[in-house]
Amino acid sequence: MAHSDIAERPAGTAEDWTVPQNWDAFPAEDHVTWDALFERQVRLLPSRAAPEFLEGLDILRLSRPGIPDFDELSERLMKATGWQVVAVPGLVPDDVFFDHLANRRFVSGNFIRRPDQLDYLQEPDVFHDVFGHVPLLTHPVFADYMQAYGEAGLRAARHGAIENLARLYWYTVEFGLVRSAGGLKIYGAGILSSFGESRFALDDPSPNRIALDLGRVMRTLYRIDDYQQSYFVIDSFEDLLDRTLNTDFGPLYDALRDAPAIAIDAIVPGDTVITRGTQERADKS
Ligand code: HBI
Ligand code: FE
Repeated sequence: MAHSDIAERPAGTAEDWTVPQNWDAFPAEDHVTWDALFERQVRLLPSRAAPEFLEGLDILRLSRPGIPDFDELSERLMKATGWQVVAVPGLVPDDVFFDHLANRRFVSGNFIRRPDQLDYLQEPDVFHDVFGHVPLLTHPVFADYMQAYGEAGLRAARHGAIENLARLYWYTVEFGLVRSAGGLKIYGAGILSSFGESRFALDDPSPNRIALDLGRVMRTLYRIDDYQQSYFVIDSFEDLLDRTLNTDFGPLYDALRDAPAIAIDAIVPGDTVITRGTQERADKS
């Protein structure tokens, strides 16, 4: 999720930072937490999530309720698009994260939030990682985008441009919106796994909603501690993948090096504004 500077590999992790999921070790309360979060989102999202996400959701309805068994999940995902889900203790270093994605392995935190954290937590837990990210990995075009992102990450590291690429991930994979016949829909995992932001991102008058431009987004700051103040909108997953594959990121990073960062709430010349936010939050007094 967030840009990470973790250096030490914890004891008990493999060289690629994975751990056995050890499904049987989750206490019953953890499965109850999953079920509560799952039901709440499944009720909220049919009118809000991208149809490709809703189609992928069924892959999470496994043979047992509660936190999905990653072997069973990976078997289904493998059949759909060749992806797997592997467990990690928490955030992993950027190069490790990119290497997993480039090899079509999605890493998931092997823990779930406490019952008093249902609405908010900063580190990615299994609910965010699996409910938020995995359904779209069943979509062949999105699955390819995620792999391309991992490959781009390994190259960005050599250009000293991980921060630029991390912003692209943030405003697409984590907080992206997509245009559809029925209006804007959510595809970003950070929104889809959040009860509050699933409503805020589409309904609230305060954030900007701006058509995605790769270079623009790569200059845009982001916040990890609150709802976003700008969301970026794609026309389709095909368009996102095409633009990513057809952009030569090396020269783009070179050009961005001297460009100032853009504030999280700013609208800048060249933006295609879909809704201009008031930047006044209804839930803040
Ligand atoms: N580690 N477990 C985990 N999950 C992430 O989403 C993640 C990570 N490490 C790095 C990272 N994300 C991001 O900083 C990259 O997109 C740059
Ligand atoms: Fe995430």
